[in-house]
Amino acid sequence: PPIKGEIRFENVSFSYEEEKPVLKDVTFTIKPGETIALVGETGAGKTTIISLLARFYDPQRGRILIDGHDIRNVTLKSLRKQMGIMLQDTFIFSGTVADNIRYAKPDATMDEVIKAAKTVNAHEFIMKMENGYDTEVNERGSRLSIGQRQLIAFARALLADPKILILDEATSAVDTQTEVLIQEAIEKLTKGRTSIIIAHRLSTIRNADRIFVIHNGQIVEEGNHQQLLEKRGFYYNLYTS
Ligand code: DGT
Ligand code: MG
Repeated sequence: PPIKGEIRFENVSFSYEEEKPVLKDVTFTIKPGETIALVGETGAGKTTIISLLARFYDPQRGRILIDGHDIRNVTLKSLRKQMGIMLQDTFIFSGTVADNIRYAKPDATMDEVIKAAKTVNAHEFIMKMENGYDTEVNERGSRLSIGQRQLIAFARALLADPKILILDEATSAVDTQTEVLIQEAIEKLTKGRTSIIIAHRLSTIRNADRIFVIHNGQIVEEGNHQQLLEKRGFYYNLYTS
């Protein structure tokens, strides 16, 4: 059955192996269709939050619910089907551009592939490659710029049509023109989906419905860009220093 995409963390605590806690009693609810930006300094626990949501690990304490159901009671297969996960720089594998876009939906037609690529602004540069959608690329994406690799990953995610979207935004700088294409693509991609973005670009952060500021494994501030600036706290210090 289709899910609505509500995500809830309930008193979640987690540590890797026997080490010090990395997440400490984290509680939040994300409404279906909401876009959340996770921000915070390096090592704060941002990637850990999405790793638990994807069940790469399970928390030692607390629970994680999707539409009110504990994700430990859902098969990994159906969980992964509901989720489009784009981790930093793991975007491209060996094959054609079309294969890369079709990855999560192998039976997709060429029309569907092209439609997805057009929606996320990837079609134009793909058509400029020597064999268009049939151009061979590899894991290191040597023929593609970082920005182009991201757009291909976006097309792939769009085609898979998940209810929940997780994006660990690439930190690498792209040129201004690509930046605009990426921003537009993210807006289309997040529409109608519950989205969690580990956000590095200010434009993504400003467009989020809510921002969670993570510090030392806890959410220390929450609100939109304007609200958080007015608090003159962690967020203010992150973005004005
Ligand atoms: P980033 O990506 O540098 O901005 O940092 P975050 O906020 O994504 O931090 P995260 O969640 O990767 O790491 C939180 C803490 O957990 C940090 O002290 C490093 C540690 N940690 C992360 N991944 C692992 C792991 O696989 N094994 C162990 N033992 N520790 C890890
Ligand atoms: Mg991280």
